[in-house]
Formats: sequence, structure tokens, C-alpha cells
Amino acid sequence: MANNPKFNEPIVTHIFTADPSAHVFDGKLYIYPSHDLEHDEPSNDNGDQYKMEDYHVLSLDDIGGECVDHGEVLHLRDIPWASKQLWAPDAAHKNDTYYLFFPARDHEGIFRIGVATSKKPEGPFKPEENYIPGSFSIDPAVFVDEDESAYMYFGGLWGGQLEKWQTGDFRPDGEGPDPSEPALGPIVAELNDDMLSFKGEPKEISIVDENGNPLLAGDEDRRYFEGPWLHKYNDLYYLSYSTGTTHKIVYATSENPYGPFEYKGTILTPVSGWTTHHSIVQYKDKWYLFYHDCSLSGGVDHKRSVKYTELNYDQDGRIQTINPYGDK
Ligand code: FUB
Repeated sequence: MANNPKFNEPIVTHIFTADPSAHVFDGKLYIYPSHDLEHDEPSNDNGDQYKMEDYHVLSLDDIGGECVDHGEVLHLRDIPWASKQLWAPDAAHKNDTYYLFFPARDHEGIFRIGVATSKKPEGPFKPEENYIPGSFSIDPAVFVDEDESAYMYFGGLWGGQLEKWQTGDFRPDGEGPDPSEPALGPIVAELNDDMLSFKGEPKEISIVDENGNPLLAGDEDRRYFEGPWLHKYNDLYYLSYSTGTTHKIVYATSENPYGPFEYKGTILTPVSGWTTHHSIVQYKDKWYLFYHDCSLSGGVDHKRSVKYTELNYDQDGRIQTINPYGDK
């Protein structure tokens, strides 16, 4: 399986897809990606180039199998509270319902996180009237634990506006900490049983080094930028994320879903394009990394393609680093 010809290749080529969140529902692998579009929006640190308007759901019958595009499952025009930029989504299953969580700018240009529901994993999804009260920033990743507690991890710097929420309110001029200060961490919020609202106040997660010291904002090789993902392996919580400016997917572990998480290492070396975004899923008895790059579009940053490959752990639970271009 290590040399499966479908590894590290675009899973679909008829549309551009990014930010894959992979899950096994009913024994089948479903992928919930962003849908990148052709347009002339300027490219900048605000992320204007990521001007997405809808979501498609993809599925694979098996590893190496054909990828099915289930078509458009939710469009911006149907989301009353959202104005633009349907960025990285995630999905979860609970209460016999499938939930699609997604960030978008509201009518004031502030990123919020919304939810839409369906009775089927492939949608279509019906959005709630309003965004999740108390939600902000981007890149929701929802983890449902063995006891059915559900946690949403979210937040992203720069265009994702995380810097602007440090006081608890949206401050348009909010800036990140000084390089010598602790970096901003991702946010976690437990979801209520209805999966449509937060149980309590969202909390910031601390990511520390091997000595227990918080990673600093200037430590761009390791500090959190965006795209969190939470999975559990051998009873340990693994929080993985993008380092943004240094273009890596790295991870940290904890015995508690609220952290603190201790930094461990790199999962994915930089891919072509500025952004890097991933998910990790167990399918049958193996683990897989879903990610994106810009190779199919020839490096056009806002036209990305979802790919996947196998992910392996060492005996001590460390994730082996993947170089997607050196290990086909
Ligand atoms: O796709 C738009 C944004 O780019 C995502 O929300 C980020 O994680 C980055 O991949």
C-alpha cells in the first residue's frame, strides 16, 4: 500500500479543492473540502484570494478507489448570516444527524462559524439562520470523543482575524503579540448536545515546548497559525496545525482535550503554494493524512487540490514526517 499510485495525487481534477476534512461515516471515507474558484481577486495577507462560494462533498469507496463528487451541498446564497468566503469546513456525526461546520464573513466582514445539517453524510446541508453564538475566526475542526463529548477547535491568524479577538471582543486594530511573548493558541469550545451551540466560553489552548514553556510568537517554525485538527491515538490527544509563514503541518500532544499540548514535531513538510491544511483519519487499520497543494494549477495559490497519503507512527507514538514529493 505504501506505493499506492493514488497517494500524493489530486483526488479530483474537474474542480479545485482545498482544506480537506476526512471522516469515516458508515464505513466509508468522506472528504469535506473547500471549493476553490477561478477569479481575479487580489492576493494579499487578508486572504482576499480565497473567495469561495460553495461546498462539495467527496467520497472514496476505498483507499486507492475512485473519488465521487456528490456535487454542491451548500451555497453562500442560502446562508442568511454570511456575506463571503466559505473557508475550511469540517463535519461531524451525532444525534443521527450530520453537521457541516464552516467559517464565513458575516455582513460586517467579521469571520464567524456556522453550522448546517443533513440526514446524510453526502448532504445536501441546510444552514442554521445565524452563526454559532460566541463563535469567531476560522477553520473549525470538530472532534467527538469516545464519551460523545464534542469539541470545536478553531482560529487562524491574519485573514482569519484571531489577533483581533484577544480582549474577547472584535478589535479591528488588534495585532499579534511581540515575537518574544507567548504565541496565540487555537481556541477550543465544547459543543452542547445539540451540536449547534457552545457549552461555555471558548478557551485558548496553550502549546508548550519540552520544558513546559509556551511557544513564543517569534517561533514561527513551531507556533500555531491556522488549520487545527484533533485526533486521538492510543488514548493521547494529538493537536496538529499549520505554522502558516513557515508552511509546515506540525503537532503537539496532551492527555486532556483542553491542553496544554506539548510540541512534538513536523508531520508534513511544505507543499507548493502558501497555505497548507490537513486532516488525519483512521480507515480500517491504517492512518491517512489528507492535505492540499497547488501542483495541478501550476502553483496558483487559490487553486489547490486535495491529496492523501498514508501516515505512520513510531512505536513511541511519534508521527513520522511526510515529504509528499520525496515519498510517492
Ligand atoms: O482556504 C482558505 C484558508 O486557507 C483556510 O481557511 C486556511 O486554513 C488556509 O488553507
